[in-house]
Amino acid sequence: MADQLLSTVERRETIPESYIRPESDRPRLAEVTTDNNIPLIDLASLEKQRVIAEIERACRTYGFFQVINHGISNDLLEKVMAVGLQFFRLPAEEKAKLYSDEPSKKIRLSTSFNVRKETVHNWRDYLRLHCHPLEEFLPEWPSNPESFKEIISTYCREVRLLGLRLLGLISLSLGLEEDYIEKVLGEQEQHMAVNYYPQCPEPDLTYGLPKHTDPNALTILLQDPKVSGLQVLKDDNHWIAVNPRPNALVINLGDQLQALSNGAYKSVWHRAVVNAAQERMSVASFLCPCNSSVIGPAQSLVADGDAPVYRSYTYDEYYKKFWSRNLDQEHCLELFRSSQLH
Ligand SMILES: O=C(O)CCC(=O)C(=O)O
Repeated sequence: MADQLLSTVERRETIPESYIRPESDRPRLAEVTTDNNIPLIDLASLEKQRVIAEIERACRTYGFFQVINHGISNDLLEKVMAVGLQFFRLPAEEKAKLYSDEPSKKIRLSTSFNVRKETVHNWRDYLRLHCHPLEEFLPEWPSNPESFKEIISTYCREVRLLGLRLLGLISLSLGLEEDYIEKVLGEQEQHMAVNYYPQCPEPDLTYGLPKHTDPNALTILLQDPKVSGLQVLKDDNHWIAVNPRPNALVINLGDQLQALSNGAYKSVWHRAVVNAAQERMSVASFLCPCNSSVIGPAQSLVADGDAPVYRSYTYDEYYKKFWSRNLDQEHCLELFRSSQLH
């Protein structure tokens, strides 16, 4: 029900019981550190080989990186953030028109993650939009604020081009043909989550989004330039904060690139935390394989005589499995290991 939206209620002094995580599953914010070595890749560099080498290192060690000079203007990034915020500030009656907690709905305003299934809620509202092909979905998108469709559709087009370019560079960084990944993924869908995390009176007790990996191929995240909240799990089981950098976009690999690279590249655990002082926004764009595409490790990345780490499957099969589970369960890809019985 739309009255569950956090963005429509008055500020509170405490969070409701249903948002409180058990003691063993809290963000422990004091233990989070900032890593100043998070890879920052300048896509305008004229040295393509260097960019590819930097992408390779980032994908192997971090599973994510930030890009600058990515071709999307700062002016557009600012407009996307501004119109997103205007949307969440619309009157409750206006937002109620778009509210749904049905995960399969292609255009919906919702809250938390999957309110029908989850036992503890997350301190987040989000607008979920399917974005490709644009002509098919645009008529259903919000027409209030008035400039929403124009700004967000321009951003979607540009982000898609960036995503496809990155997939080409990632292919090359794995020693594959530049169009290898794009060919495997087929006519990719594109989804967007405009995330709104209201100011939270007890940020130590809850999450904006709990730890998860992305089930898709590639995610491009536009972060609030002033408020941090994204955190990534490093190999040593330590959370690091990915603080926003002006005009940068965060790129993280989804489960499908981990599978395709035979486990060489990582789809990292990440989460969003909230804070007591300020609201925060982020806009995640997901490039998703076409449902019928068959995904599995690239032949040339499986050493002679070895079995591939993952079996082949269709994205449809993967996506259904992903949504049938809780967000922060074991890595969904573990269920697709070659050795797993199914
Ligand atoms: O808000 C963030 O920084 C992370 C968002 C995210 O992980 C998601 O939308 O899947």
